[in-house]
Amino acid sequence: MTRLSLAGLVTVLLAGAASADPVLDLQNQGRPQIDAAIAKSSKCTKEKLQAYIAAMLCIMSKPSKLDQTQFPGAKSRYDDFVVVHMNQTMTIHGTGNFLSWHRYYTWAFERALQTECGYNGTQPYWDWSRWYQDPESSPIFDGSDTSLSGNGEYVQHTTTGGIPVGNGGGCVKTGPFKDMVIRLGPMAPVINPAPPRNPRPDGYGDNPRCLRRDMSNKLSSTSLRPQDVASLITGTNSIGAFQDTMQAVGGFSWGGAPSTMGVHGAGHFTISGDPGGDFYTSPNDPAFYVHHAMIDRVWYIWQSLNFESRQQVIAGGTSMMGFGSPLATLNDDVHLGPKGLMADEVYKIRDLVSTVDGPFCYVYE
Ligand SMILES: *[C@@H]1O[C@H](CO)[C@@H](O)[C@H](O)[C@H]1NC(C)=O
Ligand SMILES: *[C@@H]1O[C@H](CO)[C@@H](O)[C@H](O)[C@H]1NC(C)=O
Ligand SMILES: [Cu+2]
Repeated sequence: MTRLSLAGLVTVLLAGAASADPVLDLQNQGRPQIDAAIAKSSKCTKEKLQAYIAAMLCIMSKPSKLDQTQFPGAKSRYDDFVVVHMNQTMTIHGTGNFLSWHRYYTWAFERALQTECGYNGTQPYWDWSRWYQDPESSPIFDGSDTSLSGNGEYVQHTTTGGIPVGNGGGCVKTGPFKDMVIRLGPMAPVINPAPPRNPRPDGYGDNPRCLRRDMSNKLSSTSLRPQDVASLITGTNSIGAFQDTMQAVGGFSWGGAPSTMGVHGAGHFTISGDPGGDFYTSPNDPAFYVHHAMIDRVWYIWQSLNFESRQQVIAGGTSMMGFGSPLATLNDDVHLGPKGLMADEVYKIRDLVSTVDGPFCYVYE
């Protein structure tokens, strides 16, 4: 299985690999012409995104499998995933399992689209650097029916924590997710006027409101340029340096220079708003999964450049930012909530570090 670029590229396994296969060589030889034709037409991109969007809307229409007394704000299967992320927020960010947990989670979501909604495609990724100058005009966020909806309406607003003030701040009124109802959280909102408080302190109460975004190029133009992504991949040699640079662990400062935020935060806060800017509930914005697929792709590329030594390696702690927490190990369990909810097993981190081993079998194109 391959994962799709949002340029809508066709499937070519291991294109460009040195091979003793003359047919594959010929296929690769013709590939640039195919790519050029795709670049001129949005047909492939639109068709593939349409199927993905339909599957997202489908999973948002399926009833939750969670206990409604404990999680009354979880009304749909889509919400179930948000709950799983909220529940583990403090132990999956800035930690040794950050990359593997989010790989497993994004994969489980892709599987749910396939098994519960008949989706035949794969999880697309948002190639940040392709539209770093103006993400709002990218085909993914331009507000058309074949996008993941656009920016929120402009309303006068402020932000907290030094997150840049973007061009929106209000409800999203365009594209497929304009009528989406957000119910869980907020837990850590970054926008004022703030979303209404959740009726429960754990954020699992039902708190219906619109999807708000506050997009701009303020972070993407300084932190998601091609050279930023490339230097993350080529400039870090250990898994610790790679994951910390990506998340700006240690260097992260709320209110610090945008360039110190790392690609993970820069992608999230390029969307921002509510729930996109709330790091407990961010999966409630449909942009979450294309962002995290790109995070996963960057890790995959980094791993593939030194395949043997970059698979079974780990660094970091077991609790948020790692301060004083026990170190993570490859034998640590990784789970996605109660057994059966996501039809999942409990894996060890060591089972989840390769995209072509353990439960996974996918490559990026
Ligand atoms: C996570 O969910 C479990 C039930 O599955 C619950 O007991 C626990 O309190 C939740 N923790 C948080 C931080 O939400
Ligand atoms: C998936 O593919 C099958 C067989 O080609 C087709 O019948 C079905 O409609 C497709 N499902 C979706 C959601 O596109
Ligand atoms: Cu996360």
